[in-house]
Amino acid sequence: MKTKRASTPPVSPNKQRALVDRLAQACGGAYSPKQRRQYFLTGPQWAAAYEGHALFHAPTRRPVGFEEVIREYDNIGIGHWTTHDTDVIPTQELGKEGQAETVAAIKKALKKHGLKCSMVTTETFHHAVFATSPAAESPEIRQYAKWRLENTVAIGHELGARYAVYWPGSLGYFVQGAVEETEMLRWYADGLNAACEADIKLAKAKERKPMKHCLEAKPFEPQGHIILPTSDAMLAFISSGLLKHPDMVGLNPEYLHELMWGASVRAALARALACGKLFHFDINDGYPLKHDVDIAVGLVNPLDWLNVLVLLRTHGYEGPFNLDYKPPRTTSNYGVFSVSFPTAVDRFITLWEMAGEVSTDKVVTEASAALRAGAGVKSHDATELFEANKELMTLHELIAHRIFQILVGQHRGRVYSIK
Ligand code: GLT
Ligand code: MN
Ligand code: MN
Repeated sequence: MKTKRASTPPVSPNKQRALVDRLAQACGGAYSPKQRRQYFLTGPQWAAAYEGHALFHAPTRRPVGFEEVIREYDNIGIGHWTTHDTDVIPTQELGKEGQAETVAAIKKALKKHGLKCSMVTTETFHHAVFATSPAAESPEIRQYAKWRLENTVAIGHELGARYAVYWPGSLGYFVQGAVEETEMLRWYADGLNAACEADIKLAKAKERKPMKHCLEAKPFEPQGHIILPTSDAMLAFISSGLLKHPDMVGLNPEYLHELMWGASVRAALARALACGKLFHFDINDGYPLKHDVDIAVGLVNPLDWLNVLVLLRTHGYEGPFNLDYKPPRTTSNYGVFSVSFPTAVDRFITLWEMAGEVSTDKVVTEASAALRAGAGVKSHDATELFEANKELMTLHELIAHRIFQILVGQHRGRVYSIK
């Protein structure tokens, strides 16, 4: 049977914002800006300023500067701001007077709105100079890349940032032959070593703590092959002996970047935790074995996200949750701050709070404890051991069901189809 939809009259342009606001309001369940500020949520300049462009996409939004982003983050209740050097300073102005002026203006805006700059990162992937990566064969390009990293560290200290992130971008190749991988890795390490040394010096001079330097992997883009494609590859790189200060260097895994290669994101994070290297976390969503779609957190894999947050809560992760996603190009400039960011933040908080519920849930805790207690049978007979634990192991599935129930707010006795 076809259901008839009431026909809606056209919504004239001057009525559209009010409609979006009313429907957003009707969703209910929004947290207040004050509540949102209690979480270590960080908002990237580049996420809010993303204009909706891509290889096949013309921009759909106007450019947005840091003053506007910081002001809007304040209104929403996002207490921290993150940036690339060139998100706010044109490449040609780096290290010059323009940089000092911009940094001063950023400081002012942050102060005015009670935000903190938590992280800085260097754009070593977009400009043509990095066509052969920041660890290029050409020594002068590597020298320039080092200087860019050191300069970002200096900006970070100026703005009070505690973290520096490194996404190596074009560290890789489309065709084999010219690039010698071990050399490229060494050269890449040289850049990070320079950044750590600059950090140590500046921290001493400014009587601040050195920053946490966080490597971010992405498996497929923007090269045909990436030299450090996963967080695990980066863990190996950190302990390879190539870094002078491996203790200062850890990871900034991104949820989607691990999912992209087909990983269990939770297991990838667990490996980072086991190494004491989970410093920073980029939060978003998307699909396995696809490109970097950077969808907002929880819109694709809420159950997986809930499980990820259970792990992080259980391990007392206290680092930042960086909202590294791209508001879709169907969302307007107005929608970015009235819908996209607030709803992303609220889904995260809801999932984080649910993760707390999971860890204290009676069914989950009793079932987990029972699994760990075993059957109490001492034997070296495999069949006997299996038989003794057989019924207990059913709890694996029951725990998964219980977590689903928590996610959807139990079934609440729903009977939609069968009356
Ligand atoms: C780029 C990348 C992101 C990284 C940013 C940090 S740059 O947008 O796709 O995942 O976190 O450099
Ligand atoms: Mn990222
Ligand atoms: Mn991404």
